[in-house]
Amino acid sequence: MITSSIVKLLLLIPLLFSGADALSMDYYMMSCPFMEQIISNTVNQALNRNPGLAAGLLRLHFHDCFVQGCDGSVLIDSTNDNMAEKDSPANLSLQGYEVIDRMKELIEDQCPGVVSCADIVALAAREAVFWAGGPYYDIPRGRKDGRRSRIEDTINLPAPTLNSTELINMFGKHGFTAQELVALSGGHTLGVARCASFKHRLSNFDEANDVDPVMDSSFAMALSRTCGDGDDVRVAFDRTRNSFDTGYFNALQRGMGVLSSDQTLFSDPRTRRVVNGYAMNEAMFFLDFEQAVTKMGLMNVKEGNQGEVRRNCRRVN
Ligand code: HEM
Ligand SMILES: *[C@@H]1O[C@H](CO)[C@@H](O)[C@H](O)[C@H]1NC(C)=O
Ligand SMILES: CC(=O)N[C@H]1CO[C@H](CO)[C@@H](O)[C@@H]1O
Repeated sequence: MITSSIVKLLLLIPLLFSGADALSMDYYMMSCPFMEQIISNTVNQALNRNPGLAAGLLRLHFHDCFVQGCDGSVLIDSTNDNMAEKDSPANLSLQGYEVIDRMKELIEDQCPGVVSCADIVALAAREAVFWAGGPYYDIPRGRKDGRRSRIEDTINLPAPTLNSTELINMFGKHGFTAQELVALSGGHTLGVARCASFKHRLSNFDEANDVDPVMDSSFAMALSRTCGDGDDVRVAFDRTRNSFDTGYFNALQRGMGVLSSDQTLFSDPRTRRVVNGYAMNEAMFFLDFEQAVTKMGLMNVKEGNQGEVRRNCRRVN
């Protein structure tokens, strides 16, 4: 009798200690029931005014999760004695910070010190994808905010010059399959890239070629003309930059991928069949994206006292 109670008690201990802080769908149900409504209203308002911010909000989530885990570290401002992630060249052109600040303020008014910035970023990305016509998916909440944001950690972000092997390896180290790499890259169905990110494909490409031979030649000519105006000129990843659709995969099939890291997914037979599948079947892309982005949202999540709930997303408490 006694031993069996002790055994039961021992079995319960890990549950007791992890239970309270673990991520869950209804994490804020009692403590901040309107947070989800505030996030969806604020995102919708912001995107109705500026549709291009949908891309910004999704990219913020990606950059947050790939550096130090999904812990809001991408939001922290630099200080006199710390250069933060957002000041890395890899971060250039990140946008959507003001929308996050706005949601945080509204949520703090209702339930101070309860909802983490990391959860706001993850849920804002979810709303942005849906606003743009993509899938709606439910994600666990309860991420805590990190206290570290250092420029040197952005080395963990993939460069647009990586080839398929390098991308598969890098995403593989984070636990993603090649198929998930393609699904996540589908995030580039939204938004734009600056010429600085792909101009290396347009001149003196290698010893044998002036432009990247896998790029459609009239597309290459059009891009060269566009980029004549400078590194900061922006080019859409596909024909429908504000719609979450299969346009990105169709572009890859036509040799009209903008980044080298995009087009390489079509060049490599290991990922080409996935690209072709998604180009043909939107429902399949949506389903795989949902699963992959949910998984991304759980990367190195901090729970309990591994983190905090920042009062201002731009600085640690
Ligand atoms: C596979 C490796 C990836 C590489 C090499 C990469 C690289 C880039 C680069 C270079 C840009 C353009 C930045 C600029 O020139 O200003 C960009 C934009 C963007 N990326 Fe990625 N990215 C990758 C994966 C992802 C993932 C997984 C997501 C989200 C699921 C994502 C979402 C975005 C979005 C939405 C934009 C457009 C941002 C805007 O218009 O404001 N990317 N990415
Ligand atoms: C990708 O790059 C690596 C190292 O940078 C190189 O060794 C490899 O041959 C390249 N792979 C492909 C498929 O081009
Ligand atoms: C190097 C660099 O220009 N970094 C930028 C990163 O993003 C922030 C926020 O948009 C910019 O202020 C930085 O200048």
